Amino acid sequence: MGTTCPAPGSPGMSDMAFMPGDVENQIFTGLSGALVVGDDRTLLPEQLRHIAAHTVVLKDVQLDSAGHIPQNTATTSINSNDPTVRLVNGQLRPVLSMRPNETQLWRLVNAGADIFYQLQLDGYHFTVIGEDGTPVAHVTNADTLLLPPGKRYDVLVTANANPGQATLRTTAYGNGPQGDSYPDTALATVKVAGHHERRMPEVTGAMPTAPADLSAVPIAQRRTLDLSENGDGTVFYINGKQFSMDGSVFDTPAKLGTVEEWTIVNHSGEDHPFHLHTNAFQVVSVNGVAQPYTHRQDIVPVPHAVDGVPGQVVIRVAFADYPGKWMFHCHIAAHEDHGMMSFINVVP
Ligand SMILES: [Cu+2]
Repeated sequence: MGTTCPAPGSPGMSDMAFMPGDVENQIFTGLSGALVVGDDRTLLPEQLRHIAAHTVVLKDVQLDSAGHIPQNTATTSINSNDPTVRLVNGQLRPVLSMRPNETQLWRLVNAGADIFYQLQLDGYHFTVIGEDGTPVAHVTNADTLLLPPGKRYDVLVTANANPGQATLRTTAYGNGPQGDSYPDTALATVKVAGHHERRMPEVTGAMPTAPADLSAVPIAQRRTLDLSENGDGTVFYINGKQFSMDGSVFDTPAKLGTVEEWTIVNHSGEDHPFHLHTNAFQVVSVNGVAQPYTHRQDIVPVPHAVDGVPGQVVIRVAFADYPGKWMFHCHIAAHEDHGMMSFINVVP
């Protein structure tokens, strides 16, 4: 269902020597993309089950003066604030074709190592039917979509009735005073031409198979995760510890079949996109503001501290499926590589 991208810090890493810079370097030099699991068009109303679907992989590369991707080593790192080339499915500003009134499914994924996308299709909106590979409980329309590294959205896009073209862009965005800022950049051109299609009905409400609301369920355990980093942003911590496969930041395991509430606190001056493997979670509040239940997700940007007040996201996690070690980490690969990762031990 939906798209997934190879997630850094998989349990298999326990067999490997941990080398700072590994995952960022591997993604940056090519080792990331999209896997489409199942087909969420089967969940759409009858008339929309055969619409065109496109997987849209967003990824950036930095090039040296010879036009090559630099081969980084464990002792060097990408500067994610350096100018970068934004590609769509490996192409520079490609053309995406649609017919007037045509509705398409776009499976969006940010497969980049470190940088954010804030997507906008000028003059259009995105109809979100899936987030992070999970069908939504409430279909929403969005003018912009924020995609931190690793983020996936499944969206419907309906072309205007008249021929023309529109720019798919990432708008200017910064992820905090200690983080990076990115300029407005055109990514692709959507060209609307050809014979008119019959307009499809709007999709609203809950997608079939959307997970249940966790707002009112009993909470078996509450935990706090403190995200922090050193002043020059080279060492990263969860609960004051750098990643080690030898021990979780938590003393107690989670029990399969229970729901826990986690408060993720960001003490640093940049946003950290928190990612949990295995099951999607529900965001309950952001900076103290309650969030109505519309969907589950497995990546959420935790806002940076402002004037010494930490940012905070509260999530609820249902430990439904698999016992074992579930990894979690910041999805900015440079941060995860330098310590911002751990795991929860889930026991039967
Ligand atoms: Cu981070």
